[in-house]
Amino acid sequence: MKFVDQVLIEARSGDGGRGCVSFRREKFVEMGGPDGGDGGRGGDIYFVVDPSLTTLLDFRYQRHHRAKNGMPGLGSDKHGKGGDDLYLHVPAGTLIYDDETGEQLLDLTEVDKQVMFLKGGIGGRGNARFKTSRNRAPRHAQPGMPGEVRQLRIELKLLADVGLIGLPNAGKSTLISVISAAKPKISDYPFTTLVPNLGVVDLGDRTMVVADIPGLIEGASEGHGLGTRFLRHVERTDLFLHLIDLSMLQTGDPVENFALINTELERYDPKLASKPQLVVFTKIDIPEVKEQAEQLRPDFIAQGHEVFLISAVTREGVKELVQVAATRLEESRLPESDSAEGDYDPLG
Ligand SMILES: Nc1nc2c(ncn2[C@@H]2O[C@H](COP(=O)(O)OP(=O)(O)OP(=O)(O)O)[C@@H](O)[C@H]2O)c(=O)[nH]1
Ligand SMILES: [Mg+2]
Repeated sequence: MKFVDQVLIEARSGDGGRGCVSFRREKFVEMGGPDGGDGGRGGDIYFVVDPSLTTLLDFRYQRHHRAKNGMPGLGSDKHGKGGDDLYLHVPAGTLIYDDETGEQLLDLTEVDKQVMFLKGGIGGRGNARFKTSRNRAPRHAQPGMPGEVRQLRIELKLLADVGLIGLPNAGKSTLISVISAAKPKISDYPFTTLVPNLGVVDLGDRTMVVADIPGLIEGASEGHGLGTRFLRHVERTDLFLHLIDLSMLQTGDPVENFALINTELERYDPKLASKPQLVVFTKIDIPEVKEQAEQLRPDFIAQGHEVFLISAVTREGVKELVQVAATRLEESRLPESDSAEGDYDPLG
């Protein structure tokens, strides 16, 4: 599946139809009163958050989006038909920016939400409306009002609770495949994952959405590997699972690797580096890996981290990791630990 998370589009609401100039024609009456109807209203543009979408791909193929114009008014006091509204379907997590000013206009997170975005132009009034005692035969009508046009930048930042981060091959996609129904591509070469995958973890009484993103490497913030552009999809998570692979697939010192991933997060956005992380050593079904993980565990704990050892193959430690992640997530959302404490408005 193709994944597109940024597009430029033009949105235009419909123009109002023009009002009509017309006079009643009756037998034996040379000219009757004015009977020109009003023009119809132009169609509006709406954004709809569609739960079946996970990409902005459709917008790649069509950039101009226009609601229908209102029809002109007609004689015999017939009003023009209103133009059809246009509904633009977007995935949850879509942000709409004015491309000219950069201003954020909408943040669409709520599924099935429908937002009126551009109002269609109103229809012009027909000459029947201008009849007065002093002017019984008005010969003018109004044109319709034009619709609105906006150049927009549409960006998708996936909505997930937990983000999986780590070097390529750390086992991120394998983990999401065992804790959710997601079926991402898994392979023993780096950069198997090219686009983010979302998985919904069933916790019994609730669910937790996990995002698997492409692996990060040193210099990712300067564009190395797949770069850091996919980090936008974990910007809105409240917890990271930082996966560390100690098997033969991984090169370099694990402590340094851990630090370098965090440096890349910091370079992308300091807010990401300060998100809570759980340290997860993967692939402990391999005996040497488990041994090394147990040796390294105290160092990470000493640095204040919570450490987990898991195997996606045997599922050892996986359930416990999921449960603790769910608990930490809940704790991070308790009002006391609200990072915006200073902005708390008792009346708000
Ligand atoms: N033995 C063992 N191998 C594992 C485990 N988890 C993952 N692997 C293997 O490690 C390799 C990399 O796994 P992936 O899940 O694709 O790694 P990733 O972190 O998603 O990698 P990128 O998408 O490239 O960033 C694959 O060959 C997996 O089969 C595990 O628990 N035990
Ligand atoms: Mg992967």
